[in-house]
Amino acid sequence: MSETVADHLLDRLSSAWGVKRIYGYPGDGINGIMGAFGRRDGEPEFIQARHEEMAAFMACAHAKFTGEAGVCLATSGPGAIHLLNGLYDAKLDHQPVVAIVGQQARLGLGGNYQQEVDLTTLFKDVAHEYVQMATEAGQIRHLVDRAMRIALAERTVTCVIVPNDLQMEPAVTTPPHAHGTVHSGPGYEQPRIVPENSQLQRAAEALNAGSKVAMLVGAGALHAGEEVVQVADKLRAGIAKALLGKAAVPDELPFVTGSIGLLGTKPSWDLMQNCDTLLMVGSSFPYSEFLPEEGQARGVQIDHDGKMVGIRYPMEVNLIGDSALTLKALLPLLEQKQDRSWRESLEGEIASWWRLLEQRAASPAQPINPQLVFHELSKRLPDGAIITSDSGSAANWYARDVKLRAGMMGSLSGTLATMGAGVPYAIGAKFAHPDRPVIALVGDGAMQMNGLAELITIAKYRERWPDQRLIVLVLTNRDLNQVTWEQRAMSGDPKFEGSQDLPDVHYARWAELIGLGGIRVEKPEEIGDAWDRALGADRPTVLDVVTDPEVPPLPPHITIEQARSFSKAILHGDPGRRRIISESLRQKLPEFLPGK
Ligand SMILES: Cc1ncc(C[n+]2csc(CCOP(=O)(O)OP(=O)(O)O)c2C)c(N)n1
Ligand SMILES: [Mg+2]
Repeated sequence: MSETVADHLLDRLSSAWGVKRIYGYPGDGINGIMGAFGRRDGEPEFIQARHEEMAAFMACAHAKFTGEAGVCLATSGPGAIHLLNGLYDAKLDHQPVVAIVGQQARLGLGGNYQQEVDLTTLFKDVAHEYVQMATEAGQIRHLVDRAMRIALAERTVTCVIVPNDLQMEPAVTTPPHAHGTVHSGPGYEQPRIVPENSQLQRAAEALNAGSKVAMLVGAGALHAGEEVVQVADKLRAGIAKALLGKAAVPDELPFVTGSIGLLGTKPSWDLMQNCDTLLMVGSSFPYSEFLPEEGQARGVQIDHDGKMVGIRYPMEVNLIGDSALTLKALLPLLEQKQDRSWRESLEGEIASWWRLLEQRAASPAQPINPQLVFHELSKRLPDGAIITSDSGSAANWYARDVKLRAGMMGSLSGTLATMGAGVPYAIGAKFAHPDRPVIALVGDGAMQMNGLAELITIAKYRERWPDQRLIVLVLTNRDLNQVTWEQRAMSGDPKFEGSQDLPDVHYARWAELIGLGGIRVEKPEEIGDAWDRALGADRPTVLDVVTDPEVPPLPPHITIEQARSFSKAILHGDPGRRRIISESLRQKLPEFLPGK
């Protein structure tokens, strides 16, 4: 059989762009492409997810954990629609992901045909930088080249739609040398962007003048950890981290205040409340109440994307450039600060914060305090671990309690904050780094939403991973806990059991049923040993821990308004009220008090 459009499509992705695997799910809208996979020997490999949304999450995780573009594939109509949430996750977290989707045959289009959906319009928002439908074989080369290049250059989602009849037509690998044709080439080289010297000078002047410098680093600083620390040392600054930048600098450093925001720490809150200078690097952290008040601090921001500066705080100097290169260029212009008092006060506060977290983890709960689970994990994290978290209370404990060390990676759905990314992200991480341990931190709600199904994907592919350590921690609190607490604290409503209670499922037994390891923990004294067993297991393992839903994952500082709503919920007869009151008193009240 001579080469088809589908063969050419896969060949272009693989040979010209180095795509090693494509996450997807089949359907008759892409049978031509599936046939081409079947004819190929080697890359790109087709990885079968349980659901197209999961395939998009896996492609996003590939991008997050490798820096390369992730690619996902879905059939026309329902398959294409299923991709959307995962694609939005990638778009909002600025990850390069290319979606390839099928479409009905060209002759039927516009005929209200079965499974015919206006895909260009459907993807017009999520892939607005580039969404194109091929109608001619000779377009495939440039559609692939442009979709890949634009995804990488703009750090966004792009989409190529290929009607199913076109997939099986003979390939046109070189369009005719004639008017109206396009002759593209592959490749994208990341430019080295550094601000002008005069701009760096102005930034240095502001930073040198400060005596209480706060740094806030995000996903854009993940590759700039060393430079961030060098600058922090020169400025004797404290470093707070936005959630997607958690792995940028190790949590063990004494001047790292940890996460910031609703899921953050009190030292990060105080750092921002008391600083006189703010240096923000590679972050678009959204919650302005966690940043200094306008006028309190002089601000310098570094971001590689000119669209993203100056939107969270009115900065005095906005530097457009790569974070590592820009910090490196700034270093010689910065004066070594001599006064250690700001740093020392931060370090004292950070040390006592870690002690407080330890106490909180040790405080009794029914049956297990979720903080204890994360505390015990933190002590045991293997070198090179990759951590993924779902949206839910796990994200709080991941943000606050997990101490990442140098060389580790971690991510979650940061901006879309969608449920259900934890397990597929872990699968994407494992394919990208099969020799590294991967740990997913997931709620029981997310497991029921999609995690249980994706365990099947783990079971299907696990034998090809040389390091079998892939652990899925499930927080079995039988509650959609994060939202239960939001209902209490933000709207002043008691827990609505009709929407919040979850049926009980034995996740460990489910895992065993499909050939994975399963450990269920119901007593706090067993959790350390259970982590050891999961980390030493000869196969991917589900660690199902029964945790207490009445331990509050509330913000590090709580506003008076939230406290009022909270007490209103309690007065209104929240079903968990007696235990909440005692847990809150024990764990949280010391923090509510100013100056503590
Ligand atoms: C797709 C999606 N649906 C709903 C939400 C709102 N939401 C955020 S966290 C959460 C609860 C998660 O419950 P679970 O996975 O059990 O974790 P827990 O908070 O109980 O630990 C919900 C419903 C969301 N973020 N994403
Ligand atoms: Mg839950």
